[in-house]
Amino acid sequence: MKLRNRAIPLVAIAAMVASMAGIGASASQAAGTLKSGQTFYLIPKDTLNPYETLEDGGIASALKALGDTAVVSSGTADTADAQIPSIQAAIQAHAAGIVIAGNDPTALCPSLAQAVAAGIAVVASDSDVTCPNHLFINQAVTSTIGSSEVDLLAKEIGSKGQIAILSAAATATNQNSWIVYMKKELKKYPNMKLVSTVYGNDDPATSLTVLQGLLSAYPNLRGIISPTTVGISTAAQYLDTHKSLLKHLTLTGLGLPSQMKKYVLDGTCAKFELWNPINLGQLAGYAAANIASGVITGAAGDNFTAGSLGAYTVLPAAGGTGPSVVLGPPFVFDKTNIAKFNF
Ligand code: RAM
Repeated sequence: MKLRNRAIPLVAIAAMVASMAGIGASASQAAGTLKSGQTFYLIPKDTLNPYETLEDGGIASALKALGDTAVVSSGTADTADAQIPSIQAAIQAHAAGIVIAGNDPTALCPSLAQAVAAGIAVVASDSDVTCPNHLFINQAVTSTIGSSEVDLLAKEIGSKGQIAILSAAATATNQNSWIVYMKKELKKYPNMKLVSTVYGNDDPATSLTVLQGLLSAYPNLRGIISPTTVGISTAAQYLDTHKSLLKHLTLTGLGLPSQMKKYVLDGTCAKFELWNPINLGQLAGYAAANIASGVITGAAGDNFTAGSLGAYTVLPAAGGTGPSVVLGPPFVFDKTNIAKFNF
């Protein structure tokens, strides 16, 4: 499944469910072109977030299939400062590549520039950085992620009322770029008013605190979009035990089906979106291996094969994002399909 910035045809959904549910990386990558025995540092937003762990598992499975080694290294808080020691560790270890989910668009650039100068291939995945000399592996088209979450909520609340965003870290590149497109899409719904955006830092305790603050500041809130698996699962857990709120409040956003299944089946959250984070990791792993092996440079138009995911082409820089590769469209989970997913 390659870049598709359009609605998913119904006939494709069954096949997509099957392919999204799959995990294993294929070892069928053209041998001889890619080096093996290389070491890659995987630097997630933090080491505690289950989503990041799934993505790192995907990266590691791809690298392992190629005979490479993956080292996961990051902090426990979603800050650039917590990630910089891991970039330094990769440089010290003479790693072949770094795959990083940026906690900040710019603050990591001096360290990443040192890594590039040391000959390390830099790939950002999940959350981009604005530094030059890297390839971004995007989970889906950025504008689609933002606009589709607003459209989902609009349908559920009759395009009317106060809404809020429960986001991740205030510096997170991915959430902030999705929010830009949420705001653009909201212009189509003049009776839906975004009253607040709060930041839970992808920490369940902080997410709960800011959610409670939001609910007491806006008692008439009709909808919450949480574009983070940590935020939406925290909110779902809270609403599940405060069911009277559901009389007027609708929750949607980006979630892991494994964490959200209970809440979808019991009616706390009807619909939310995501992609397969394991596949995203595999794609990032193959991209990093191809660049570190000198097979591609990561420039627009480069083609590579990501194991069983198939062939991908690097897209040209656009809208402030450098060269990127897109995994595929986001998928909407609801009670009809949620039981089929294992991530
Ligand atoms: C959280 C993280 C991650 C994001 C997902 C949807 O786990 O913020 O970066 O992609 O949610």
